[in-house]
Amino acid sequence: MQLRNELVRVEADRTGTTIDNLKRAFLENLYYVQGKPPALATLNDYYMALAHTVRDRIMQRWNNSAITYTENQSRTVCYLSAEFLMGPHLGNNLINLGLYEPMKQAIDELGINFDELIEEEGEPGLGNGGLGRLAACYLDSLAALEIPTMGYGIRYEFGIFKQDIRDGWQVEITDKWLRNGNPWELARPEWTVSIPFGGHTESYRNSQGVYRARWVPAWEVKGVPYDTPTLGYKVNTANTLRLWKAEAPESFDFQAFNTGDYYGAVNAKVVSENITKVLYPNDDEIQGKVLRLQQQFFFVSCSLQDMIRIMKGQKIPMERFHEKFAVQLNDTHPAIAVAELMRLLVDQEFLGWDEAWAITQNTLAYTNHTLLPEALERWQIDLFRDLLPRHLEIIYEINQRFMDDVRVKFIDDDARLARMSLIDESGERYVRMANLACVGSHAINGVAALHSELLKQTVLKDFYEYSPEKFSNKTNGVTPRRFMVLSNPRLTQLITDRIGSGWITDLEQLRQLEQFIDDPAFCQQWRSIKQAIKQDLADSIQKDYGVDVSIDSIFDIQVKRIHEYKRQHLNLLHIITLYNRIKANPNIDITPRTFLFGGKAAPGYFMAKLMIKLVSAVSEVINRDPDVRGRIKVVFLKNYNVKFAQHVYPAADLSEQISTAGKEASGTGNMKFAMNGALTIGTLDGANVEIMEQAGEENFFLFGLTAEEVRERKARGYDPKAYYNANPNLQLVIDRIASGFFSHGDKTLFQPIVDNLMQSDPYLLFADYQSYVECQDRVAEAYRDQDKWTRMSILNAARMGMFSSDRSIQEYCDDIWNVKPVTVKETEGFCSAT
Ligand code: 475
Repeated sequence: MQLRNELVRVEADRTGTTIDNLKRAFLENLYYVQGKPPALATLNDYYMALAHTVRDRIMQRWNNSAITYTENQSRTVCYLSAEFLMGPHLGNNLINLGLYEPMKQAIDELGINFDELIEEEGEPGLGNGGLGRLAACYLDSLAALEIPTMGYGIRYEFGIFKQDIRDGWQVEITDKWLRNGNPWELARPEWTVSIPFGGHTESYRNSQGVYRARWVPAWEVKGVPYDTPTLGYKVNTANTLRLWKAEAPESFDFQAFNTGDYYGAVNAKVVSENITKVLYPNDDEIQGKVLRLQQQFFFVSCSLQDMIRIMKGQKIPMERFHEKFAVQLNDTHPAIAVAELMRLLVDQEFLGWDEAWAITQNTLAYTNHTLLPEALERWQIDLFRDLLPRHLEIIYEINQRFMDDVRVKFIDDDARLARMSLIDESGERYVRMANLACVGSHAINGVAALHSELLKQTVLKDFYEYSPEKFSNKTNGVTPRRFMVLSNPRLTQLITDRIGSGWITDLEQLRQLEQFIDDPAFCQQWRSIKQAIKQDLADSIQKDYGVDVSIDSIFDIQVKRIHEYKRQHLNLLHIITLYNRIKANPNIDITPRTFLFGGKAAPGYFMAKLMIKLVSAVSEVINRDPDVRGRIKVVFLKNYNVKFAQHVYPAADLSEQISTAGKEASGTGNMKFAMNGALTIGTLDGANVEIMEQAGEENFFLFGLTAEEVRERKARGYDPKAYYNANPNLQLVIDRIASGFFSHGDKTLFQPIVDNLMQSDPYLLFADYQSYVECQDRVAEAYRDQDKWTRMSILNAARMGMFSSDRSIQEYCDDIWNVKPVTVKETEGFCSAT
C-alpha cells in the first residue's frame, strides 16, 4: 500500500510567499494549530503561529532533500556531538529561506510587532560554549554548501542552566526549554532504537561451528529520534539534526505489573529516562560520572544503529559503510563510537575483525578541542566494564593489536608503549578516550594553527610520531549568516549597498571594503552604525541593570565561559589599575570605557564563581564612586547565551581575547567580534594568531608572553611574587583586593583569588600584567583618533573572510570527508522531486 507522491498537493497556505499568503497562513496557524482566536492570543501564541508558518515553508525542502539523498544514495557526513548550541531558530530560518523581509512586512501589516516575536523565542541551550556552538555553525555551513549531513546528538530535557546573579553571586536555575513546546522538531518514534547496558558477555558457536562473542545486557533503554531541519542559505538543501531522547521500554511496566513490583517498574523508568535529562554544565573539564558515560554510549549507539538502518533501507551492503558515511567525532565525547561500530559490524553484522577495523578507521575522524589536561576524558575500568562489558573486550583486542604494531615500529620503548596504550595502567586503571579516538580514526585535527602544532608537540605527540599522515589543522570558523546578516542587519545593509550580497556565501569578498577606507562618507556611515548599535545595547543595560553607559566610551567586552585560563581576572586587574589612577588623581584625562562581562561558571567551579563575584564587587564600587565621574563603568551581564551574544558582538569596540598563550584551542567569539568591526586586544593564542595575521599587526592590540615563553617561564620556575614586588601598580591592585576595599572590609572574601595569584598564579597573570596594561593604554590612545579607529575597524571586518565556517567546512570536505555537494531541486506544489 503506497500513496503516489504526485498525488500529494501542497497547498498555497503552506508554501505561498506573497505577503497575502503569509498573512493568511499566520492567522490560520494561530487559529488551527495554536487553537486561539486573536482576542485570546498571547505573545507566545503569536510566536508559535509564526514559527509554524515558517516551518510549513521548510517542509518541502526537507522532504525533497530526503528524497534526493535516498534516491542518489548520497555520501553523507554524520557530525557526532554531545552538544549542539543552535540558538534561536526563527530569525535564522527566515534568513536562510530568504523570507525575512516579506515575513516582517506581513506580520507588521497585521499590526503585530515582528521584532518582539523574534525576541519571544527562547533558545535550546544544548551546549556549554565553544564546542557546541561550533557544531551549530558547521551544520549551517554544511547545508549552505549543499552537503548531505546528519547532525547526531542528545535531546537534553534541561540544557545549560539559566544564570541569575544575586548579591553578585551566580545562581543556577534549571532551563525548561521545552515548557512551551518546540515547533522546530518532529518526533520520529518509528525509528526508535534499543540501547543495551550492563550485564556480561559470553561466547557461542554459530551454525558453522565458529566461536563468536555475544553481549547479554542487563537492561536496555529506547532511543527516540527528534528531528530538526537545518537549512542552507538560499538553496533547497534542508539537512537534519537528529537528537535522541531516552525512554523506558514498555516491557518494564508489563513485567513489573505481573510480578507486582510497581515501584520497581516506575524506578526503572526513571533511571532510563534520566539518561537524557540534563546537560553536564562543565566546559573544558570532565567529571568521570557513570551517567555521562551512559549519555555518550546512548547517543553514539543510537546514531550508528540509525546509519545501519539507512544502509539497509537503501540496500547498500555493510562492507560499504565507510563509502556511505563520513563520521566526525566532536572531541572525545563520542569516541566510544570506535568500539561500538566494531561491535555492530562484528557481533551483529558478522563481518570479520580486519574488515570491520578497516571500515571503522576509514569512517571515523576525530577533532580535538582542548589541550587542558583536566579535560582529557578517561573512564575507570570497573565503571566501564559494569556498563559496557563487551566494549571493554573489544578495546582490549584493539589495544593488543595496536601495541603489537607500536612495538615493531618503536622497538624497545616501553615508556612509549605505556603512554600510547588505550589503557592507563600507571595507577588505578582507566580507558583513555583520546587514545581510542586516535587509533580508531583515519584523520585527527586541531582547531587552529597553533593548537594543531601544540597537539603534535604535547598531548598527541606519540600518536603524531606513529602516524603523522593522520594529522592536520582545520582552523575554526563561524557562520556569517547568524553572526552578521541576522545579528547585524544595519552593517549587512551598508556592506551590501557597497559590494553586493555575494559576501554572505563567499566571505573573502569583504576585502572589497578596503577600497572605501578613505571614503569619508562610508567611514561616517560605518561609525554611526556602530554608535546606533551601542545605543541599543546601552538602552537594554539601562533597562535591565539601571546602569547608564555612554556610547562615546569604548565598549570593551569579554563574553565567554568564566575560567581561570581565559583570565577574566586579568581584565579586572586592568580595571582596578585605571580606578587607582583616578583615585590618585581625580582630574586625570582618561578615555572613557564601558567594561562588559558575560559568561557562565561551571556550578562546581569555585574559583570561577568567585571571579564573577569579584566583577560584581568591583563594579559596585566603581560605578558609584563620584571621583570616577562615570568615566568608567563595569557591568556583569547575566545569562550570556547565543541569543544575547547576537546583540553583543555588533556593539563592541574592543574584543578581549586574553587567555594564557597555549591554553585556548581556538576561540570563536574572537572571530564574531572582529567580523562585526571590533578591534582585538589579545595574546598569541588559538586563532588570535591567524586573526592578527589576516587583520595586520597594525590593526591588532597584541600583548603578553607567547606559548613558547610561557613554557620556558614555567620550566625555569615561575615566581609571581617577584612580579608583585617589582611592580608598584600591580602591588596596589592586589593590595586593594586583599584589603577588603571591594568587599565592605571583608578581607577573607577574595583571599582565595589573591592567594592563588600570589602563591602559584598558574595562568601567569602577573607575568602578563604590565604588558597588558601598556597595551590597554595604546588602545585608549588609539580610540581618541576616531578616524583612525574607524579605518582599523573596517579593515578588521574586511579581512575576516577566512573565518567563515564555509571555509572550514570546505576544508573538512576536501581533506577529511571526501564528500561532494548534492543539489536538491526546487519543485512547485508537489512534495516529490519525481
Ligand atoms: C575550546 N568543551 C575553544 C572551541 O573548537 C574552541 C569539554 C568537556 C566537556 C564539555 N565541553 C567541553 C570544550 O572542550 C570546548 O568547548 N572547547 C572549546 O572548543 C571550538 O574554540 O578554544 O576551548
